[in-house]
Amino acid sequence: MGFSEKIRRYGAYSRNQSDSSQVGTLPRAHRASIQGIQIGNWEGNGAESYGESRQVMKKHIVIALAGNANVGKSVIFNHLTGMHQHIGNWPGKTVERAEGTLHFKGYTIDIIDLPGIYSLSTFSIEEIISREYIAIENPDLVINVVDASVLERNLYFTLQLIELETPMIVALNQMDMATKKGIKIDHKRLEKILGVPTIPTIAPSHTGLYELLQAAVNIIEKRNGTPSKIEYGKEIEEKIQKLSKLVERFQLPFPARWVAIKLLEGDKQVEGKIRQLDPRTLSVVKRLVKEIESVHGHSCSTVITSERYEIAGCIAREVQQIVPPLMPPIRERLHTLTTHGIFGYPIMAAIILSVFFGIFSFGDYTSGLTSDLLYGLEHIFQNLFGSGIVAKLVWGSIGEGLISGISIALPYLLPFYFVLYILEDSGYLCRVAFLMDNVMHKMGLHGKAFIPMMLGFGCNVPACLGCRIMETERERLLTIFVVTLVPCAATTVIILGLVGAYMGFEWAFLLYVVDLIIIFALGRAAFKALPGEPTGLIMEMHDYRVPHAQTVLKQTWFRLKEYIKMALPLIIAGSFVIKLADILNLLEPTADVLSPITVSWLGLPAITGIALIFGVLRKELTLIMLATLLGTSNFAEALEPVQMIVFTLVAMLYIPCISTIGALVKEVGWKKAVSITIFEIAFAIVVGGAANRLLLLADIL
Ligand SMILES: Nc1nc2c(ncn2[C@@H]2O[C@H](COP(=O)(O)OP(=O)(O)OP(=O)(O)O)[C@@H](O)[C@H]2O)c(=O)[nH]1
Ligand SMILES: [Mg+2]
Repeated sequence: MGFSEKIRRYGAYSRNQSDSSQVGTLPRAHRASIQGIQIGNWEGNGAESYGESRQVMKKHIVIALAGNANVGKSVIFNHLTGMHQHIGNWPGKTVERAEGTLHFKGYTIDIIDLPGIYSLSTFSIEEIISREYIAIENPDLVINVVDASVLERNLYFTLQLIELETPMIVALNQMDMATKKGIKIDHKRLEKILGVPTIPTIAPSHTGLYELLQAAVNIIEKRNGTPSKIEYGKEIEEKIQKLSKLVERFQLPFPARWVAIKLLEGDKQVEGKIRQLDPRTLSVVKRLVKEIESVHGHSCSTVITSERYEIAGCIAREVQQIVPPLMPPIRERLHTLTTHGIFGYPIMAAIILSVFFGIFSFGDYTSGLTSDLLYGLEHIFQNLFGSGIVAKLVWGSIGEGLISGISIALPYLLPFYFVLYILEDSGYLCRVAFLMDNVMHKMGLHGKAFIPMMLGFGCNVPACLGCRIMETERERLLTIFVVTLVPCAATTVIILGLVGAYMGFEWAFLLYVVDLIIIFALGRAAFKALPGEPTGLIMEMHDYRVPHAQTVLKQTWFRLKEYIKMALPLIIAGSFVIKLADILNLLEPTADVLSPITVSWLGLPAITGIALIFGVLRKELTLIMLATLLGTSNFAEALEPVQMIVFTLVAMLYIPCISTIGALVKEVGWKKAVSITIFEIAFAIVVGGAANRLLLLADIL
């Protein structure tokens, strides 16, 4: 939805309406989402009488939680709204939108957990979403969650919210962390300076959350939530005021002062809006910007940013008192060690390897166990339904589809997500991103992209979903593309089970190296093909901490649920098609159709074509089916060494498996998913054919 459309659509919903008629004037998007949600109950400690709450029961408030990443918004959100939130996507975006509802003191309060951001510019999708939500959809109130242990950096964002003149409250969260660091904050003083109610909180222990809701209700009832005006230095302030007067007449849905500041900062979206209304204003802006730049010798947006930081610093210095602990805390020493230019890398390698080893061993063991257990049911199924065509089809699609789905999901994904979120919540993952930043920049990405790539070694599905952490659409697409080429655990089964077992570990290792080179080369080529610059690594590196069990378990469950909802139906549908083809005896003719590629170009036996088709379901099925089709699990009897290498190379690169395709569709849409898939098939065939000829020519095997 475009900028102006949104204004028109939501324009009728004005701020500070809290009477009972408001439910009717909620934007449609809100009403629809509220209906489907289970409602948490937070009636306080029963301070109000039943009659009182009934009288005001219809009142409806919309509150947005906004703030930097990792400050505790979701912990607050989860606690307030319970486990029954509604998690969807922002319209047209791959950023999660979490909403929930609670009752408090007779109010129905709808809470939106906005994505973590550092400014209200338009550099990332998250920023655009949050800014449009706050400025255009006008929640009744914004709760700005602030990390009290890094107050200055967080206040930079608070100042921008204040500029938007949104009714707001500051939740001064992580007070326990601040105290541990020896930081004392005078929150009353902060409240006075900002002109905004400021409530100290410790989200995991629910401290201060009741007071937070009480303050929200107070604001709505007294409508006293308008923050102080934060003034810039004289030079800038004069220009802001001049411009504010000029833009006042346009009756924009934003405060004139905010529009003036954004114009001076060179905000493209606001500029576009003003250009439509009166292009002459922009020439005034240009002149004022030039004046500022000639005085300061820096770009106007840099000058405004640094003034804002200066103000944030002044406020922080005024309200906080620092009593440094005598010994640097253990987490600081851990931070220094794990981000060290030399020691950081072996530590990272050791951690990643042990994580992989742990997950792989666990997955391997439990995958075998679950699939043995579930395949045991086939016997019972046959006894009940016989082995006619329909029964075969039902078992082959639903039964086997479910079995392969479950024996991937539970053994690999579950520990994967669990460990991932432990690493993330403890703070280690962002340190890995920091260490890998240089390498990733060569592919036009930054260090964060390494995180989904790492996941890709286990399973490409969570890796694709993990690409959501990238800031821009372009980076998401690039990372997703690279991630689908990473050899997953199932590909590892082929590499080790065929090349490793029959030709030696060194050949298997070589294939890995070749794959990494290919990933790097294709990543770079895609980077060149997709216009745009990589964004810098702007990432919060919060302090190390003991992971919060509830957060980790909840996130693991949400991701797992997503996989079950998305991938299982696809796996079942895919199994159905292949089983049907098998029953209708279409597999062999298909192998014949494929033989110009498999036999003539790749130099493989024709039967491998069928095995490769099965690999679309799960990559290791390629090997399993090959054994079935060849009638032996001694591959040396049927394949030459060159054929083993070519077959494995093709299986590694040829297509993302069906679950990954499902994840791709979900993340980048049908068109791009199909393009990536077709490209990878073609690429694998080219590489496989070339490898066949080269290896035969070199005659080393
Ligand atoms: N010690 C302490 N930890 C906290 C507090 N609030 C949140 N945390 C921890 O901070 C981490 C991040 O919390 P989240 O609620 O996920 O942060 P968020 O603001 O939603 O982060 P994004 O979704 O990335 O924007 C979790 O491990 C929480 O357990 C607090 O008051 N004290
Ligand atoms: Mg969150």
